[in-house]
Amino acid sequence: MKQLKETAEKIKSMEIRGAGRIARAAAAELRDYAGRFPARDIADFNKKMKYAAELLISTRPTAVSLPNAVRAVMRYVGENPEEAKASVRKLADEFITNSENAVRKIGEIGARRVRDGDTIMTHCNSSAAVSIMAEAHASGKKINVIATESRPRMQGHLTIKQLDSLGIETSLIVDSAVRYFMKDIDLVIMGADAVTANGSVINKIGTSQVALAAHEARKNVIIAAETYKFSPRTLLGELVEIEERDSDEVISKEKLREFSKVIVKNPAFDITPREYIDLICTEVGAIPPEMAYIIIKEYLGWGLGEINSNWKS
Ligand code: RUB
Repeated sequence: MKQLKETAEKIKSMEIRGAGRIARAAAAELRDYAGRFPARDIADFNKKMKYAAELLISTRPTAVSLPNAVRAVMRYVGENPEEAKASVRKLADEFITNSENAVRKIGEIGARRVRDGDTIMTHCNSSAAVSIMAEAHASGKKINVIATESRPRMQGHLTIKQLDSLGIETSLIVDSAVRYFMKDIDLVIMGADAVTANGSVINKIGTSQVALAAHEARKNVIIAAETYKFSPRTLLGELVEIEERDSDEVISKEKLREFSKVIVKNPAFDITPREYIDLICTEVGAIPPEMAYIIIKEYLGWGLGEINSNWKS
């Protein structure tokens, strides 16, 4: 239980962050947790697994990869705890391997859209987006990247570190300079925490501003997103919840106390309408955002008919 709670806390505090990493960490934790606790019988096992699943899902509300990963592992079967444990282990390992392969495959598919000499703008820190840039660079294309800081948590610093270690020339800019630099770039590549059934993309706050500026300047916007970031529940009309994080990420509590009429608003993500997205690059292909439903149906197995019968926390 201690380790389960520690993993949940690491995801909540963003020590483990990024939609793909969160998903893999949750799958690994369910596997390890199942292996650790003694279960009297299968009913006891199921009860404990359900508790763990719900705890992990509650840590961050926006990344759909998290409930999708948990759902993938919670499909385990077994007549007794031993069988169920083996099934959990298999499903979790499968999810993690597929997820790692998906990021690699997105790199290969997405890199075909990058031309030699391109300048690319990116926002926040997305493993899938970085995978495209890394593959383009590795295949011999000379690219240049403009990376935003991504306030308030400065994930842009992670991006420049990764790109620098790959030998990619990168400029770091403040978020408010996005439109200023838009004229200098050829395309935008960003990640996703969730993709809705109608092809909208939820990603780090500021993503929609970058996409809007790109649209105005007629620059292509590519979103790098594994299939498990697509949200089946948006088919039911559910909205993806936007995480509101603590005010102290923006201003210290002490400083804030100096004001009587000031509150801090700190949404961690925003929604980019599909009109501002040219392509969503998944591990099964590069699709226009209008095709999001096909991914949900074909690759997550959630058609309109069966959607209500699936496991939900
Ligand atoms: C991270 C973020 C990333 C997506 C995709 O937000 O918005 O663009 O999660 O990342 P946070 P990846 O830092 O708040 O988790 O491609 O690595 O899954």
